[in-house]
Amino acid sequence: MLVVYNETHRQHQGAGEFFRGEMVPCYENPRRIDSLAVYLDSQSFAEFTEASRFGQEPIARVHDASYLDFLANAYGRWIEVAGDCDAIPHAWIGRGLHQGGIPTDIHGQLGYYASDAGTPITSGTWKAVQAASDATVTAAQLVRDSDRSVFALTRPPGHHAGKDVYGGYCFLNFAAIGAQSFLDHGAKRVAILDIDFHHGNGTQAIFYDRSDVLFVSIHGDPSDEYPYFLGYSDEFGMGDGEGFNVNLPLAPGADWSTYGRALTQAIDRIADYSPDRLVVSLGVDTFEHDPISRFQLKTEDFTKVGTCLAQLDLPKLIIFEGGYNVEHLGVNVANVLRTCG
Ligand code: Q9C
Ligand code: ZN
Repeated sequence: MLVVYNETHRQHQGAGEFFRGEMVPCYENPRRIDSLAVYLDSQSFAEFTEASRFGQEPIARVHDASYLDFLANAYGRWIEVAGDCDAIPHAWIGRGLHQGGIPTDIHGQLGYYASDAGTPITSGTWKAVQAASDATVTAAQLVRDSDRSVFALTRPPGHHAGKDVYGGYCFLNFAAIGAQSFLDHGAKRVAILDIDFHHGNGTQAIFYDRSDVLFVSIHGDPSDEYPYFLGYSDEFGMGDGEGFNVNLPLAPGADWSTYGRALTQAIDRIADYSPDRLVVSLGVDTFEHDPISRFQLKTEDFTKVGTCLAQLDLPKLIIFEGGYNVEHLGVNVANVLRTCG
């Protein structure tokens, strides 16, 4: 399998995230990719290649121009008022307490565009997410040209980012950028299968009213898991998109017997849609020893995940999302990639 790697991920390196009442070291850090890249490099099935540059155009197909402008300048504006440290908001929009305007102050804008306090903007965040977008679009192009599956080995992750909102460690939605890039190059129907432990709220929201992208997600029940406010089983899509959004929330503690059934359901729905292209948001925070998640998949279960994915007989654009047990990331991801076709 081709693996698109970019070194620039390293420029996004947050000091800490706000969790349980205090700042803790960021779970989402460069060691994740370092560990994963070393492991994949040792596997003969993985063939590394570099990203090409595509610039802002494919990003702007998914995200609002004013949001991109904010992201590009946020850190520079933050350090003028806060000094040289990561930017984190301290105030948010309360329900019913907002008429739609965007404040001019950087603190107000952070609160306007952010959905949580766990996603610091650092000096290199904008560079890193642009490079991750380039890796994604390169991978999509390679899928088209080679008719083989390609893995975008990128961070930070993307599936919690909406068209004008960041959070959940995510700033740009790479699954959405990849899917839109397929559509812009002739695909009529794209399916996105999201198997990160957390619901892909950003991806769902971006495509919620569209029938040209089917979004299917298996995740921890949002009634007691991040992202809390989206990911319920009665979210079916709206307007033209009605029937093209499928959420399969599972209770904490789900192991392969439960998870495998949901995956079969997800794959049947995707096969039924008969997509031209398939994007996989691959998070391995479903692992039993993930530090922030509560499913119970074992390392050997990831081989079963890959084997199930192989039933969808299409080359896959696979995007790396979550997974925070740095030591076991490599083997878990490799077990999916080796078997998924
Ligand atoms: N600090 C992804 O897996 N915070 N995002 C949970 C632990 C948010 C996870 C609390 C977790 C977001 C892409
Ligand atoms: Zn996750």
